[in-house]
Amino acid sequence: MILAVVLLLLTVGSVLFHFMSPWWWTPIASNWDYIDHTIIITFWITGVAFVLLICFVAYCVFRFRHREGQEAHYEPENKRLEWWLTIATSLGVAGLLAPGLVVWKDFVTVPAGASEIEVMGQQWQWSFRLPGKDGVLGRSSAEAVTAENPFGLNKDDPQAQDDVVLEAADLHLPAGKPIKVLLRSKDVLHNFYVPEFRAKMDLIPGMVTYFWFTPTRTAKFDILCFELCGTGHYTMRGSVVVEDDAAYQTWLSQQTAFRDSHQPTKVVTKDGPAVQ
Ligand SMILES: [Cu+2]
Repeated sequence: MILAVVLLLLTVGSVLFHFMSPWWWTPIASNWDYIDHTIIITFWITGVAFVLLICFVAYCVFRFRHREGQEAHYEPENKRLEWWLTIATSLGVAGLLAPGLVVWKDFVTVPAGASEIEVMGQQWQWSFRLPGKDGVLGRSSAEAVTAENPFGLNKDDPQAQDDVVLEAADLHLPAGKPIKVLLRSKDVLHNFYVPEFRAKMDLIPGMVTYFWFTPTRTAKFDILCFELCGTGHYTMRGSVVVEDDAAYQTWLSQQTAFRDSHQPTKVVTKDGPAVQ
């Protein structure tokens, strides 16, 4: 009897905690409200299943409690009940999975015209590459990565010359435009996550992963690493400033283009090293 009451109190407490707790998502700042809807559907389905199951257990604990002279029936088969449970469970699981399929399709379908930016993760900092005026990222390769050229940009590629490399500095993005984020890692698994954008993705050494989103709100947001990536994982923070297009263009024009950050090539002549 006491156990049944405890189970019911546990159910009521859990539901109240869910609706009354002050902890909830940060206000969204991207197009991905689909992701919020999917999580809310998941909460409803798992919440209803949780309440029904615990109430059922509490009922059984009370109804079939030990009483003198009462014997349990052995009933290994009950076709009607099995059908009923199979259909209800199938509907529940389908309800959990189906919205995710719809959202995932959108998540991996980058809209035409999305501008590309690149994010580089390393223990334990974030760096970024933005296309310059031409709007196109130049070619890069892992072999070309050096201390001066952290993204391994191809110095001969004309489209790389106006690229802007931000090493451990704030990322800026224009609001209202779709952005495809290309993700690279120099060392271990990381995960690029801005809670307000909802979307997140792993960075995997040796490959370029991506996701896309449209920032919808101008503000400064924290970037977190969401993959345990070593002892300094918790310090792997960054900032992204979402601003209107005019402010973004002004900021972009003040950044150093890749062509201006080249180290001069050292040429050795017979009179000693000369700078070309
Ligand atoms: Cu990390």
